[in-house]
Amino acid sequence: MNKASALAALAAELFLLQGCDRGPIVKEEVVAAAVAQPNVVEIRAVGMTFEGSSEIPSGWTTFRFVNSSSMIHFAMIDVPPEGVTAQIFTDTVAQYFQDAMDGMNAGDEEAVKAAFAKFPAWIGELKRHGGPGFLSPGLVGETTVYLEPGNYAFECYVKTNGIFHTTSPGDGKLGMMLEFAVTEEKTDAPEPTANATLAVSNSGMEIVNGALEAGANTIRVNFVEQQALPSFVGNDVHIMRVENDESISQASAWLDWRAKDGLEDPSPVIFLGGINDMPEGSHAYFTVDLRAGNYAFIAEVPSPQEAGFVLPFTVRLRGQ
Ligand SMILES: [Cu+2]
Repeated sequence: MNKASALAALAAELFLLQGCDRGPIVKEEVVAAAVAQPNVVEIRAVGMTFEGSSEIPSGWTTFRFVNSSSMIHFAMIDVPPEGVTAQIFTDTVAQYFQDAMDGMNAGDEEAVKAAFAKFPAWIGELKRHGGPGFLSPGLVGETTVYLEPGNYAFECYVKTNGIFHTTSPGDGKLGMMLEFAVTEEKTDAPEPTANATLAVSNSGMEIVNGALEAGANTIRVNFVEQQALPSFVGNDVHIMRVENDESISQASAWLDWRAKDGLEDPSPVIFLGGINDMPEGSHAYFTVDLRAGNYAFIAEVPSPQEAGFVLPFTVRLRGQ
């Protein structure tokens, strides 16, 4: 129920209560039940840009990621070091990733080394805090994370024609990045409840509680371990459709950004969202609607199958 309809229901209920003898105590109970709603914040992918709020309250936050574009995107949440703006990130990190990519595509090892050598010292302090995973065009994904006050930015580094979406389209312009501030004001949105829990460690992922079912699923992901791999990626979780015997190997190859066709739009399989890297010891949630069929959890790490980061599963209609 959204806020407006929750308030309408509350008003209707209070109106009815006036005629009964249970008095104001019940009113307070109704108010408490109506207030504890998720704080849903919409973020849209339009073409190769993000649209969304620049300021949101702290606490449990459900990002509803609407992919209105014709491309696959994701919305990783970066936590940059103090003073590092999206423009600084674009000019001193995204640009050098693009230079490195161009060097890899040209087979020019020296250019790749030179690009990586230009990264600023603060890159080691850059943290990630989840955000919606890979989401195919036209789909909607929801991810819920706990946010402390501070400065954050969404980024998407899918590629189009070999150009990362984070790469600036021109001097002083941002690519697919959106800064937002999380304020001291705190929502009282509750922590979600999950019907399945996935544990992620450096050796892979496993379902430790519950099961995936047909219809709406809320999946809790426990980041038992996190790692910084040499390719600048870490542990995350995405859901893909498994249409045939090739799907998993095609997706595994596509998920390596260093490959020429890696992360290049369009993706070879349908992705239904997930959750990007979170700090070790933390947890987050994502929701996904599943119909009967074959799927896999998969991570954006090099050779995910060999590394234990592919977990296929089948969803059956209830009662089957
Ligand atoms: Cu993108």
